[in-house]
This record gives sequence, C-alpha cells and structure tokens, in this order.
Amino acid sequence: MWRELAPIGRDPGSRGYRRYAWTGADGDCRNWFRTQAADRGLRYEVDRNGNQWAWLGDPDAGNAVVTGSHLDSVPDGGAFDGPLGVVSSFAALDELRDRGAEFARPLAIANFGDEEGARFGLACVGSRLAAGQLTREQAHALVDADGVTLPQAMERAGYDPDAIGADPERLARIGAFVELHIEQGRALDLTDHPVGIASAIWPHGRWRFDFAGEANHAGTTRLADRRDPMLTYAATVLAARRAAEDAGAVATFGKVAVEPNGVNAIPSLVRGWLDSRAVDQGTLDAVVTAVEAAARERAGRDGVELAVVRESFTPVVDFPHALRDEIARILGGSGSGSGSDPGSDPGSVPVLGTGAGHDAGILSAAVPTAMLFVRNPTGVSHSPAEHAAEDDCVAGVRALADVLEGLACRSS
Ligand code: HGY
Ligand code: MN
Ligand code: MN
Repeated sequence: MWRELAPIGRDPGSRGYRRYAWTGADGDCRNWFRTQAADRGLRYEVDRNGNQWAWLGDPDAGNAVVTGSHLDSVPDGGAFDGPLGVVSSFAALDELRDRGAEFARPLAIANFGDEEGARFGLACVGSRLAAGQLTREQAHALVDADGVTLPQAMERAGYDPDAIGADPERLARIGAFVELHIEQGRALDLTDHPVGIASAIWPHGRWRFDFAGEANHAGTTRLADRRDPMLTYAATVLAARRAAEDAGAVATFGKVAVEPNGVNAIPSLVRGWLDSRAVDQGTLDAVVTAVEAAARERAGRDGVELAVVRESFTPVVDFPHALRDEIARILGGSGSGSGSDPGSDPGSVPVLGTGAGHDAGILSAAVPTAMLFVRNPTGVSHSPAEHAAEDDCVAGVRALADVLEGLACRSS
C-alpha cells in the first residue's frame, strides 16, 4: 500500500509532496483509497463534501467505529503526515481479519479532504463542512493563488460544489473516531514508547497581514520618500518571534506574496500569513494582539496601510477523557491523565498534547474522538525530511488494530 501511494504527487526536485485539494494528485490519492476499499470488499462512499469512506458492516446500524486521516499535503510536505493514518487504518483492518476478529459495530476508514488547506488557506475543509463549522457560502468564497475558486476546483474534479454542507446524519452514525498520525514533535522520542495518545490540541489560527505601500523605482527613489511595505513586513516577522518567545507560544510567517515582486521595484503590496498557536486561548490572543500592534506601529512610521484578516481558526481541543482512557487501558497503560509529561509513568502509554491541528480535532465538537501518535525520531514534519521508523509504524498498526478490536469487536 505504502509503495503504491508514495510516488503520487511527489515533486522530483524537492522530493516533497504537492497533493493539494482537488488537483490531479489529490484525484490520484482518491483513486488509491477507492482501490484499497475495493480490494478489501469494503462499501465505498464519497460524501457531499468529498470525504471518502470505506465501510465494513451496515453504516445505518449506527455507533460505528471510524478511523482514518487525510491524504492531502502542505507544499513539499512529508510522506507520513496524513497518509500514515490512512494506510495504517487499512493495515489494521487486515490485521483484525487475520486475527479472526468479529465486529459488533460497523467499522469505517475515512479520508477527509483538504485537511492542510494548502491551496485555499483554510485548514480541515472536508471535516469542517461535515461538522457544520464551515458553511457552503464560506467555502464557495475560498479562492486559490491563481484565482480559481473552490467551487470551480471541485467541478473540474467532478464534484458538485452546490452539494457541500453540514452532514449531521453521517456524523450521527459515528460512535467514535480514532485518528492515527505521525507525531509532529519529539515527545515520544524521549520515551521508549513507539505509540502515544493525544490529550489536547492547542488553539491555533492563520491571519493574513496586508501591507500596502507605494510602488516605486528601487534605484532612484530617496529612502526618505519611500513607503516600503517590505520594511513593515520584516519588522512584523521579527515582532512575531519576540511575542511568541515572551508568551511561550509559537508564531510563524511561512508564506509571503509580494506585488509586483520585482528585484528593482519597491513593492506596492506585501501579503504575509501568520500561523500562531499557544497552549490556551488567552495566550494566543495576547500573541496575535501584540503582533498586530507592532505591525500597526511600524506601518505608521513607514507610511504603509495595514489590514489584518483571520483566515482560519481552531479553538483548543480537549479530547474526551472517557475514550482517551479506554484506549489507554486497551493499550495497556493506566492512561487516565498519566501525566502531561509523556515519560511520567514509564509503565503507561504516554499521553501528550500537540500544537498540530487534525480532523479529529474538528470532529471532536460533534463525535467522541481520539488520536494515536506514532513516534517521529526527529520530530520534523511539513518537510520532505519527515520520517518514522518502519518498526514504529508497525507498532502503530498493531496499536490501532488493538484499539479498533477493543472498541468494535466482540471480546473473543
Ligand atoms: O497545520 C496543522 O496543524 C496541520 O498540519 N494541518
Ligand atoms: Mn499537516
Ligand atoms: Mn496531518
């Protein structure tokens, strides 16, 4: 499975993945998913929002145990972020069949569309639409860097953009959603556990800063006469780092767009996207407020106009303790809050928070959700260098199989 998926959407130069929503690479990933479902005799569905489902048993029986993740990537993302959860779900089902497990509840494997928001700027579009956290109108307003709207992109990929929207009936079928994901950090690497359980997801969001100045000649315009938005942008990036350090949070300007983007032209406009995350809402608000204040102060000195737009936001997610602790018991640990420090109780499975967003976080508002993390020896993610050891991936499949068996199967 892994080897069949690996070449899809991989850039030969960077060796990173470019699997953006509703592109050809996304379509090839979707075909891969459908083939895996068919190969296992699973009932395949694609829902009104383009999320894919592979069912074992009767979905209408309700109280289903669902697992899965996403297949799309960030620009030049790694091979594991998303796909490890989907591949491990199919492999865990194969394992359960090898064990002769008998299912007492329906089981589904899901691929949620556009989790990374790499093309249209909003994270978790497929799961947000399903959970009613994004309206059809809001989704239709999404536009990519080439001016292609989300509806146009969906239509070109053969999907009906007017069908998208909340899907409460579908979510009502779900009794529990468990997402396996490569850890995007090194907490597990500090323990001798290849698998951990998620406790929480930090609140996080994306803000677009538009710095509007005055285009002019780089060679003939006196410094005093300039209204250069690049200066304001640069000062804001440095202010973001200071604000994050002061607050024990994170802040990143990872994407910037310059108009007209000419070497010998003072820009008319610089657009910078801030990604900021913090352990709680108050801290996150304080960081973003400080960054915006610093940007406004500098804009005033540079004669630059500033507009700030929040493009994506996910509040803190506290995974429900009952499901979390049941999973910890299945995996053989005490679990119940075995300490935020993953190494706190060596006998138990580590329970750890994360600053990375996930579909399990979005769906947590509608259904009981949980996450399993697979050890990432370097912690690197959102990079072609992202990697997990095969033994740890196998341990993840076995752990997911144990969890699915414990939740969905008759105790044999
Ligand atoms: O950005 C994130 O936290 C996730 O990878 N979408
Ligand atoms: Mn990601
Ligand atoms: Mn992910």
